[in-house]
Amino acid sequence: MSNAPRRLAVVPAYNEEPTIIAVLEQLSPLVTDLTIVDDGSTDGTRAKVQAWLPDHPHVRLLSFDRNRGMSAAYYLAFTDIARRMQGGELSPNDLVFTVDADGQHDLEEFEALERIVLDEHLDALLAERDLSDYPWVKRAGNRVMSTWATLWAGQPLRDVESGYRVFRIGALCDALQYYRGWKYSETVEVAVVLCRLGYRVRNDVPVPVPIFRSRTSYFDAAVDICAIPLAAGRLWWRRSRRTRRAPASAG
Ligand SMILES: Nc1nc2c(ncn2[C@@H]2O[C@H](COP(=O)(O)OP(=O)(O)OP(=O)(O)O)[C@@H](O)[C@H]2O)c(=O)[nH]1
Ligand SMILES: [Mg+2]
Repeated sequence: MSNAPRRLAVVPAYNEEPTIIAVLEQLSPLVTDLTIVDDGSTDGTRAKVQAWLPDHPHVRLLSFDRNRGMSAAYYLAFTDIARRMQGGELSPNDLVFTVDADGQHDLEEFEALERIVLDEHLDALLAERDLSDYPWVKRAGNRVMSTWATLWAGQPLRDVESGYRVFRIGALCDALQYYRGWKYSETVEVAVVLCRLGYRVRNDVPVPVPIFRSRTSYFDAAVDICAIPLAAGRLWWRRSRRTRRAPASAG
């Protein structure tokens, strides 16, 4: 029997009717377990996925009736994965990929990303998107955010907002104790938390971005800027509280 880690994927989707099925068609043969989170879409996203599901038994659809933001969608899928790991169905060594539903993540890169994770025994690989076709404001914002995150993470992060990622399930579930995310902040929070927990993280593997589209706002960026030190502070606080309690309970 092979000891190769299983490949899971999570796809958050909000109003992605034009692209969702093409993404799922390409992604589903690459993984053994695929979770789509429909985040209260108001277009035909959910209906399209529901119509596509019957021929794909390894795919599940989770959904919110009202839009709750990308971080809530990830939190729902990741807590389900954590529950399955704790129940022994999944191994901490298994891999979970995150892929956007809008076609911005080039799935031709999928196996190369996995190879790097396995060869280098990484706990997380956050692909560095080639943003050269993006407007300069977006690129500059991404640079500022990544520099800010680097300061708090204690190691270089080059595209901390990237949603094209591979995690070891064990590391991801450990990090999940220290953040939850709001709006888009899940991506920046998990990156900083994993680095501060001492996991092996790379964020410098370049991937092309086949299409440009942007729905994030200045407000979303401001949320992420605040979320980074809050995540680092929360981690520090919880861990120091645990260390303070440990000698008392041991005695
Ligand atoms: N915009 C948006 N996307 C969501 C939401 N919930 C889930 N998503 C999904 O999260 C993924 C990332 O969202 P995008 O808006 O493409 O964000 P991004 O690619 O990180 O950032 P941009 O380059 O600014 O678009 C997509 O698959 C969305 O469908 C939500 O409330 N709003
Ligand atoms: Mg996108």
